[in-house]
Amino acid sequence: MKLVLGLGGTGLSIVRFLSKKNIAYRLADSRMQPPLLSEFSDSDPILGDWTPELLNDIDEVFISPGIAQAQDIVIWAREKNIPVTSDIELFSRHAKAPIIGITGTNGKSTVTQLLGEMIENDGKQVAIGGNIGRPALNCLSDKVDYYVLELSSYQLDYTQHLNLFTGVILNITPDHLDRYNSFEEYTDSKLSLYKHCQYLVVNIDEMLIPKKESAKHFGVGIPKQPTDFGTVTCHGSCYFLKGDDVLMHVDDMELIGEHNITNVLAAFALGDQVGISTDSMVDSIKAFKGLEHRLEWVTKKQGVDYYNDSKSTNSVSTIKALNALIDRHENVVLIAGGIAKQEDYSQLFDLIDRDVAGVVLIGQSAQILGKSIKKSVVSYADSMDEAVSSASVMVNDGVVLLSPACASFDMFDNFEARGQAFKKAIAG
Ligand code: UMA
Repeated sequence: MKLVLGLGGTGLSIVRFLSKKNIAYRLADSRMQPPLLSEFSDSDPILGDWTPELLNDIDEVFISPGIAQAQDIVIWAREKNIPVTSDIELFSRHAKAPIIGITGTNGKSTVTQLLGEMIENDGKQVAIGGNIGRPALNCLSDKVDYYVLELSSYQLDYTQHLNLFTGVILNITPDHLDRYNSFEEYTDSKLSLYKHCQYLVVNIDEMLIPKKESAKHFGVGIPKQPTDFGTVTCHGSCYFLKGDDVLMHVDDMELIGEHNITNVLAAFALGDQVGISTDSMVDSIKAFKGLEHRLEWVTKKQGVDYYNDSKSTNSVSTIKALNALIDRHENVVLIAGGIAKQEDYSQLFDLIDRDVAGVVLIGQSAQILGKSIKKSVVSYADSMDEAVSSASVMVNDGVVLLSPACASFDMFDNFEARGQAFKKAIAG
C-alpha cells in the first residue's frame, strides 16, 4: 500500500492518479482542517498529528513538497527504508513524451511559461506544469509532444529518478533558509537537477553552477560557441545572439529588466535544444507579456504606473524588479514586507537608500526592515489598502511597485492573494 501525505493540490493529483490505476493508498494530513478537505471526501483521510503506525504495510510514501525532510514522518520512513517520493518522480515513471525541467531561485515560472509558448507556437502539443501551479500528474496525456515542468528544490529533494530530456538551473541565491540547514544544502538541492538531464543547458554567468564542456551555454555577452546563446551591444542597442547570428533586438521584447534578458536567453537555449525553430522562438518572445504577479504592469492612474511583483518573496528578486524600474523612472515607491526570509537584506537596503523615493512596509517584518532603511522615506501600513493609498500620496508622477521580498502568509493565503489585494486597492 502507498501512503499519500498532504491534502493540497499535489496530494489530490496523486490520489486521482492512484485511484485511476487501482493502486491502494492511505491518505494523511497533519492539519485537522486542510483547505482542500472537501475534495478528498472519497478517500477517508487520516487527519491530525502523524504517528509511526501510519507507515504500517506501506511500501512507498508519496509526499507533497510543502512537507519538510526534517519532519518525523520522513525520518521514520527513511529509517525503515521506505522510499519517500515526489509527485514529479511518479509522473516521470509514466510520461511518454520528453520532459524539460526548469529550476532556479528566481525566473523559473517565466522561463517555463515562455518555453511552453515557444513549443506551442512551433505547432507541437505541450503541457506546462509543476511548481508553476498545475501538478505534474494532472498534465499526463498521450497527446503531448513535450512536457515543460517548473521544479522547486522541495520537489527535487524527494526525486531520486527523473528522466529529463534537458533542463536548466537558472540561478541560485539564498532562499528557503528556514527549510534547509545551510545555503550549501539548498544549492545542492538545486544542482541535483543536472543529474537527471540527458542534455544540460547552463547559465555561464552563474558562479555556483559548474560548467560542462558538452552543455549548451547561455549568458550576457558574446557566445563562445556557435550553438550557445548570448547578447551583443552595438551603437547603444542590445541584440540576442546564437553564436554570431543576430536573433532579435532586446527592445523588441515586452518583458523589462536585465533579469528577463537572462530568462529569455535560457528559453532560447532550451528551445534550441529541443529543436524549436528560431522564428517560432522569436515570435513567442515578442508576444510574451509575462506572468501575473511578476513585474506585471497593472495600470496608470493620475500619472502613476502601478506594478504588481507579488511573486518576489526574496531580496534578490525585489532588487531585480527595482533595478528594472529605476532604469526607466525617476520616482519609485516600493511596497514591501511580510514574513522575512533568513537572508541578508543589506543589498536591498543599500539600493533603497540610493535610488528609491519612499517605502511603505507591511506585515510581520515591517518594523525590523524599517530600522535598516536610513535615507529613504519610510511609512508603515496595516493593510494593502492603506499601503497603496500611502504609496500613491508619496509617489508624485512615477511608479508604485509591490515587490515584498518576503513571504505572504502573515496577511494573505498566498502571493496570488496578495497581488490581487494590491490590484483591488488600486481600483479603489
Ligand atoms: N501539510 C501537512 N503537514 C506539513 C506541511 C503540509 O500535512 O507539515 C499539508 C497541508 O496541510 C496541506 C498540504 O500538505 O493540506 C499542502 O501541500 P503543499 O504545501 O505541498 O502544497 P500543494 O498544494 O500540494 O502545492 C505544491 C507547491 N507548494 C509548495 O511547494 C509549498 C506549489 O508551489 C505547487 O504549485 C503545487 O504543489 C503544484 O506542483 C507553490 C510554492 O509556494 C507555488 N512553491 C514554493 C516556491 O515557489 O517558493 C517552493
